[in-house]
Amino acid sequence: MLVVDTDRVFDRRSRCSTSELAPIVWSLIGLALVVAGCSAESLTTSDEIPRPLFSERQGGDATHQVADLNAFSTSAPDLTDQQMQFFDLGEEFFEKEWVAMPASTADAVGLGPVFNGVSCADCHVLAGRGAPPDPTSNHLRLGLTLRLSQPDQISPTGSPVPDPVYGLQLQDRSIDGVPAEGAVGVEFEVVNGAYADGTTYELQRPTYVASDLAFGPLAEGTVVSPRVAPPVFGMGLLEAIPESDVVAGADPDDDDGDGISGRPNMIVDSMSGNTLLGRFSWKASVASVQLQVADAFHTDIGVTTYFHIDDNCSSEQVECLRASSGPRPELNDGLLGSVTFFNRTLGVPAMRDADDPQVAQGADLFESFGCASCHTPSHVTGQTDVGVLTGQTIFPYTDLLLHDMGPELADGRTEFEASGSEWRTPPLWGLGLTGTTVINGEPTGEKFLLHDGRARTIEEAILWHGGEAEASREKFRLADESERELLLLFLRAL
Ligand code: HEC
Ligand code: HEC
Ligand SMILES: [Ca+2]
Ligand SMILES: [Ca+2]
Ligand SMILES: [Ca+2]
Ligand SMILES: [Ca+2]
Repeated sequence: MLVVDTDRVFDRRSRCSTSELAPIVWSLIGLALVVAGCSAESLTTSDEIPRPLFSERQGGDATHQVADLNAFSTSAPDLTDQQMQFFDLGEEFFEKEWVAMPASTADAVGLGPVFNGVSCADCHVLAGRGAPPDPTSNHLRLGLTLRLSQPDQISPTGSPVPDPVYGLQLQDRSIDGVPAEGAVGVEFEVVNGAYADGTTYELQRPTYVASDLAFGPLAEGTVVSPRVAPPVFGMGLLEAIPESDVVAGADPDDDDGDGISGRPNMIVDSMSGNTLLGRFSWKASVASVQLQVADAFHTDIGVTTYFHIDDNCSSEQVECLRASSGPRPELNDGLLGSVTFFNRTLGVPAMRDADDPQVAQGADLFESFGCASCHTPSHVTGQTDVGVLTGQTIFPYTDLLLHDMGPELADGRTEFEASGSEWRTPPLWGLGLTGTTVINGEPTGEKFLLHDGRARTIEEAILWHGGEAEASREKFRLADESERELLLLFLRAL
């Protein structure tokens, strides 16, 4: 195993500065430690050339041809040997199951005291999407967490204000001798609807609650926001879209009058105090892959890193605090860097059937129905430290902006500039391969789309669109079946 100790070479205060690093060390480990604040520099200046709506090579040079269960867990091609070694190390720690202290294992010790999963792969199975709980099945479904926050309150930096006892997330599991905080409860309600041609459909509207609470009820009015684990491939490409290009796509006051008013989630980085573009998570409240990974270790698994040096226990959680001892951080910077690198360099699956004329017709409908106004087909990535991520024309189908999606999808939780009804446009690349979701090692063929996994099919996901996307949804609902099918054909080919 490659053991990396970055403590001496990594200047934490100026996280963008690489000048003092010995080049050889930098080339080995530093490549994974490019963090928040190092916004990519634009390589292109011209937006004038009309861009195609799709490309077989959705991830540019980072596209691979794997379309089976490993569609989301395959590396970008053409990584150097050193990069591949670092990717493999990251993959090992993405999949590794953490254990509680004391343990004889040398690495991956420090699970909990409270947690939601024992590994990243617990929720992001094969780097894919997680599954929400299903009361009708005996599957152990992980992959959905409940975020908690105080209503109508915002910290000075704009981050959500935690429940005083349960914090910012309900951890439903714990190590021996420590109570789990509670459990995730869900009820579904059927919502009936019909297409303009008379075809009826049934949607399911979930209501999530925090149940079996170990320390009494949540604080008055605490907002509970369910979040399904999204797929984690292509992260390095999304990170490499120049911030200026994302901001240029914003139209907060809807000056062009098309009903769509996307805006960036500008967030204050708690480490540097800098204001950065949020790109990751359902509300785009995280600025870099590294911070997202560090947050996941801390919040989901209970593993401390440089970014979160104390375990996730509130002052009321006495057993949790008592059980939280041992060396800090539990995961060193080098290994954190490797998991970050793994997430950044997971490749993007190629489109299937890109030369089918019907797919092209579906793509045109994607544009004429207004989907492309938010799900921006392509971007060009800027400069990065990894060749296959740099200067790539990519097709993620996102503007990385926040949109008000209406009351049905609203969770009431504010995160930095995102309101209680705003969500980041999620990428749609790989959408057609989402049926490769795996639960307990079994492919389910099911899809769990939207932030709380409520949509069981692509159609359902579209039919839940409201707010700024209402006009677009209506174009889909009012279209005749043959047009709907063409649109879906295109989306399934992504
Ligand atoms: C308990 C389930 C769970 C575990 C375990 C988990 N995640 Fe996640 N992950 C989520 C959820 C839920 C989100 C969305 C969070 C949000 O919107 O607030 C997410 C989001 C992400 C994202 C952002 C994806 C995007 O498109 O913005 C990345 C990257 C990620 N996780 C990586 C990891 C890594 C690395 C680990 C292990 C250290 C991990 N996750 C462990 C549930 C989990
Ligand atoms: C106003 C911007 C906007 C428009 C227009 C729009 N979408 Fe979306 N789309 C979003 C947002 C934001 C979400 C996430 C909402 C949530 O999770 O609650 C989303 C989610 C989705 C999802 C689920 C993705 C996932 O990972 O779970 C699909 C599929 C989708 N949209 C397809 C479409 C199609 C097809 C159209 C055109 C008929 C369309 N969208 C129009 C913003 C938009
Ligand atoms: Ca711990
Ligand atoms: Ca908690
Ligand atoms: Ca507009
Ligand atoms: Ca808006």
